[in-house]
Amino acid sequence: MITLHHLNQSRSKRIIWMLEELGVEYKLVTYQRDSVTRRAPAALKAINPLGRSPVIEDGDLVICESGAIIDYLVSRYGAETFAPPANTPAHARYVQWLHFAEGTAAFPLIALYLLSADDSQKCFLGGFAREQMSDVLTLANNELADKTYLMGDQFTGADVLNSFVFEKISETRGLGEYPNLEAYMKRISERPAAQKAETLEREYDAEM
Ligand SMILES: N[C@@H](CCC(=O)N[C@@H](CS)C(=O)NCC(=O)O)C(=O)O
Repeated sequence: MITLHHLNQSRSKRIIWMLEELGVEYKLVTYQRDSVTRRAPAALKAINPLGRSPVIEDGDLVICESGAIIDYLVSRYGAETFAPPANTPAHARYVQWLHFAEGTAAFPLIALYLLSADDSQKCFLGGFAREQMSDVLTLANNELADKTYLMGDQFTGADVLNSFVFEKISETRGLGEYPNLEAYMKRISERPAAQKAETLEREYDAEM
């Protein structure tokens, strides 16, 4: 059985979502952020030396990094359903979206979050991060102008992985400027597996 080491209010909710989409058996080991430092408890270091979530165990295999986890889960348990066929141009585009989530989209989000925690919006990094965030959202919004999902008609692991950044922006300032993205987020968050992930996230979040 797969074990997911889940930290409240983190990237890990997407992994619950993916596991639910795949219909595989899993169990959660849950952790709570420190309410002041927002850091994960030291106990997470037993499974990931960096002390970060998400982490999965599948038998003897331990995998960190949400992109690698989604890639692994889809390849191992749902490649026909949640990814385009291997060795096709569509698959290459799918991999591009997988990397986009953490490689490009997450950086400005995290920078803006840290700046807001520091109360220091007026600085070079603030302007830089806001511009990059806007580029990311515009790109996704344009991409979704004539598509149901990032890969077209097929819902894939890339939709689950990219939801983290879009969801956080939706929660903090809304996606009204990006109507295609807003409609897309509504569409994918209504999926039963997404709803289940939301329910479990709340259930295991002591701050809720
Ligand atoms: N690139 C990693 C980032 C992992 C990460 O930074 N996770 C955060 C939660 S979103 C965390 O565990 N933070 C706790 C800490 O740093 O103490 C991934 O995609 O999994």
